[in-house]
Amino acid sequence: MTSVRNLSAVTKEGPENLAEEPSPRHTRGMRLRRLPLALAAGSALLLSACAGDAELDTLEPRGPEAETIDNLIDPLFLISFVVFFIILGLSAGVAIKNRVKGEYEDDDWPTQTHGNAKAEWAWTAVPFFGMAFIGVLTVFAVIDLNSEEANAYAVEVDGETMQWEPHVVVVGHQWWWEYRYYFDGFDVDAFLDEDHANPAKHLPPADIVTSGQMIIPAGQEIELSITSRDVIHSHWIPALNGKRDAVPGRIHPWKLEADAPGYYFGQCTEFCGLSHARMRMQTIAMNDSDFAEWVDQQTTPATLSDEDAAFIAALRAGDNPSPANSVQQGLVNIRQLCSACHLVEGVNHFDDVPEDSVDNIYKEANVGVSLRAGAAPNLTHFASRSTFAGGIFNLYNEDGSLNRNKLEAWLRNPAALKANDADNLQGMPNLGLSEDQIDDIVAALETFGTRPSATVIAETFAE
Ligand code: HEC
Ligand SMILES: [Cu+2]
Repeated sequence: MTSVRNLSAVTKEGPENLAEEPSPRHTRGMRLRRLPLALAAGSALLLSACAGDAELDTLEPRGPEAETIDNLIDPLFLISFVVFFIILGLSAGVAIKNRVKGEYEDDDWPTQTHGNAKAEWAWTAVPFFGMAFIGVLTVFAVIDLNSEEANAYAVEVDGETMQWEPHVVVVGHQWWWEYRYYFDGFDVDAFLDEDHANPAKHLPPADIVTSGQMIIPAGQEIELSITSRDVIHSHWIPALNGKRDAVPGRIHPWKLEADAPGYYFGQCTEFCGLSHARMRMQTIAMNDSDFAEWVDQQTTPATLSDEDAAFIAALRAGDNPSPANSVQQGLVNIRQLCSACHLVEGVNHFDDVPEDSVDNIYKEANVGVSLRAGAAPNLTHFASRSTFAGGIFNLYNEDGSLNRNKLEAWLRNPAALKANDADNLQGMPNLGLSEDQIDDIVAALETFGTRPSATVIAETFAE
């Protein structure tokens, strides 16, 4: 109020004064006239952030859970817009109607409506019912999102058919996502009852372990058990469902389902340190036969030629065979240099090395000790993924050939491609590999798993 009175005081001063410097009211009028322009510029700036085919579009649901959220958001936005424009309209209307033209007189006050019971009831009741309506819709949506549907799905593992209740354990790490599949079920409650300071570090061996890419059968509700091995992350595939936090020491239930085969991008959405923005993931929904084929490939240990397989068998038996080719030299390098963090089933898996073996880098207790999370991506089927290092680099070029440059650069110095703090156990360290070592390691990595299809490579292209 004081400002209004001051304003009148100013305008009541002589005209010569007005001529010298513009009165506050004059400035105000100018500002008002510029308002539409400012609004237009502001909206243009905001809207320029919208893309027609944005990967992380929250308003393009592609599955029932995302649909549930969309069905909540739409009426909510509608109500908010209506309220917004009613308030904006009323405020503008009142301002314009009560505008004082010319000189301000003391009795220029608009009619006061204080004590109008009808009006006060109305502006209490309308928001109350509006909020109640939104509240009810929200409660139903939350109940819907947290209910689980029992859906047995047949998968074949080693020639044996198993009834899988589609479920994936999701583990956040600095800065990548791990997906673990247990086809004979994973009893979360029983697991949590066991006394583990950080349960995620004691997850039982899984049938399939992937990183960066979660493969699911389309049209099936997939239950997720989300946890973290280091700090808090948050898992989010916008087209399939909302966010759910990944908290160390806890296992949060969540679910998602894709209506149709497709590629759905996601991003860690809880700030988790240096490379948080480069902690991405993709969900690939496949039709039943593609999914069955994928399961078959992933449950078969790394595919090596007969000679290379014989060579690795000799290595694991403790013999000291001399490498006959680049792949074999690469296998030796990987066993020696990477086993402290990465597991490669059939190549360095600790199961086949006695605990008291001098070969102690393969001991379970020693894997990942130089990492805060205690684990790095499982490389057994590395070549079957189309992206690496938190879903940010393409493992294959658009023509389907290996993205050798990127992979070599990664091995040469990971931190140069993706910021990390390896000195503090976060991220992959620079191992000071020679170019020869890198060549051999890449030759071996290339044999780890079946290449993804050209479509997968094209659709998940990350850069
Ligand atoms: C001290 C632990 C450590 C060692 C030793 C290590 N790595 Fe890593 N590696 C990591 C971590 C952690 C990541 C995940 C980094 C990220 O995504 O930011 C990683 C990621 C990778 C990836 C990408 C995998 C994916 O699916 O995203 C490859 C490939 C890889 N490492 C290869 C190697 C090779 C080959 C060696 C041995 C020469 C090696 N690493 C040694 C910790 C290690
Ligand atoms: Cu994260």
